[in-house]
Amino acid sequence: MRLILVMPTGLQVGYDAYFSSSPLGIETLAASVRDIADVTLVDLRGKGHDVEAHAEGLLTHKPDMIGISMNSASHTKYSLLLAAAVKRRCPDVKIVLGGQQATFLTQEMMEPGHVDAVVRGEGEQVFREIVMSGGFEGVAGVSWYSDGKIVDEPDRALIENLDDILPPARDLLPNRERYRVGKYRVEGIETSRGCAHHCSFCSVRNFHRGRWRPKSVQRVMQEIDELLETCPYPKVIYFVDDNFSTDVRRMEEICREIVKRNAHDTFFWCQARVDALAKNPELVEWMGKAHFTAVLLGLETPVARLLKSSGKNISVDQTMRTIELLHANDIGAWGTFTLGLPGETLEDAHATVDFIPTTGVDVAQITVATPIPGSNLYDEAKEQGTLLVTDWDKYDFTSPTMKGQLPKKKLDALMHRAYLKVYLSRRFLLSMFKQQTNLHRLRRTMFGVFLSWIWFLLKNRVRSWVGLKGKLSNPRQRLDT
Ligand code: B12
Ligand code: SF4
Repeated sequence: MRLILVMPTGLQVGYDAYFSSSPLGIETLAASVRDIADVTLVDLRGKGHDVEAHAEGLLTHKPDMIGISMNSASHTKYSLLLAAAVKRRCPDVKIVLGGQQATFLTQEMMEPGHVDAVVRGEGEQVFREIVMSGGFEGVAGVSWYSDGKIVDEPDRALIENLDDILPPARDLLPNRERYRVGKYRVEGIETSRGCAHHCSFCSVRNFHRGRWRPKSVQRVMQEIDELLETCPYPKVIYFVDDNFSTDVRRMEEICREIVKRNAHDTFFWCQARVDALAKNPELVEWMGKAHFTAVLLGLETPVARLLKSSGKNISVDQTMRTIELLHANDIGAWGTFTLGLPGETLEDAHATVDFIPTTGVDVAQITVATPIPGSNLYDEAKEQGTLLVTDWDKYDFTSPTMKGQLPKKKLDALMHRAYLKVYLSRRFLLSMFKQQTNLHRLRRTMFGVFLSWIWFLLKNRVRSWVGLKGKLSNPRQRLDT
């Protein structure tokens, strides 16, 4: 079977504007079927939005099946258009969707009739069965069309031992120059799946059915060693796990193993919770020794009422303590903050914006609470009739999508104020001239991103003054080139 796995494009939002990381989902799927199929990987991010040309391009490979990874709301519309463009040209090519967004919106994705099947949940075993049998009937975890009707096969059990998953087939996507932040190459590694917490705005818990499953430390190190060998460039290895700090002992073991490798020019990023790090200073010390340079922390808001009602359940003390620990170990704090949580008042929104520069974060990312499918926020908004927006191309994570959220103009003004305060602070400006510590390097890189963002806003403003229609492309395109 000739198979193409596609990482689609769409709206470029959020982190997408800061760095481009390899499409681990399709690389991992490819590994699970490459022995039984002729697999091609295509990453369309940053390659424009001409679906017709993209469909033509895919069809030159003469595929029997095309799998599209639909993990994100902002990739939804483009992916469906791509499926339709392929089907118009070649109705016999089977189109399969997978990923978070496809899993939680199976019906909606299939109804237009351009998609033959959706794989719900993690894909390795399900997809292998599909490729082996060449069809969908009886394959647990699939929804598919049979005689014009959608059939939902039963759910597939979760993979018990994640060490059974083969390492991602990175070699099938050889041109990796584009996966970078500043001068560093970025490679993702998944060391665990799921999260046991219950944040209302997150879909990860439901996707992995409330469970957290780790790979063994040996297995994680095998993937790291492979990258150290095959990628001789200055690089960032990004642990994509939603909550890398779920098992702090395991995390420390991984750090100790990394230290033994003595890998110069390799830096690590991960996503962790402040409640875990604040309690474990010795772990943060090991992270520093292992060259962790940025930790993504969901800090959301200082308003205790909202931290509780959103299920985040962290405290401002934990936030401040964690950032202090990270800095003491030359590790940057990448804080993500949320405006527009249900129940937020204007006063709360101001409190969040005023809080951001006081935390000392080295990267600030502010998003507007967005009801992504699979999250409790989405279910509640639908139930209570507060969902305002159903056009997935409007899910840019900086716009209001639910009743009760501030208008876009006000939200933008609040976000811009916070960004200016963080990136024009004395601390940031001094970092331009200071010595080469990891923190200063990270701040300099982020200052560069900040400048390209300002440039982007200015150009847009000038274009609208002179009456030019249409928005300019996102700064990400500039960073890529
Ligand atoms: C790494 C990551 C990123 C990276 C890179 C993403 C990338 N290269 O794919 C970066 C940092 C750039 C990023 C950015 C953002 N992300 Co992100 N990201 C993730 C994260 C943590 C891990 C993805 C990953 O690599 N997993 C490991 C691989 C192996 O798993 P996978 O991709 O899920 O693939 C498996 C299955 O989904 C399935 N599958 C996937 N595709 C396909 C296709 C087929 C054909 C089949 C059969 C199966 C299948 O099988 C695979 C193997 O089991 C996920 C959360 C998560 N746990 O998935 C969020 C997640 C995808 N991101 C999310 C969000 C919101 C964002 C941002 C908007 C954040 C922000 N505010 O800035 C931006 C914008 C992204 C955009 N434009 O799409 C949401 C999306 C929710 C939604 N429905 O929209 C998620 C689900 C997290 C969450 N719940 O909040 N992200
Ligand atoms: S936001 Fe983070 S801590 Fe909360 S449920 Fe999602 S992955 Fe877990």
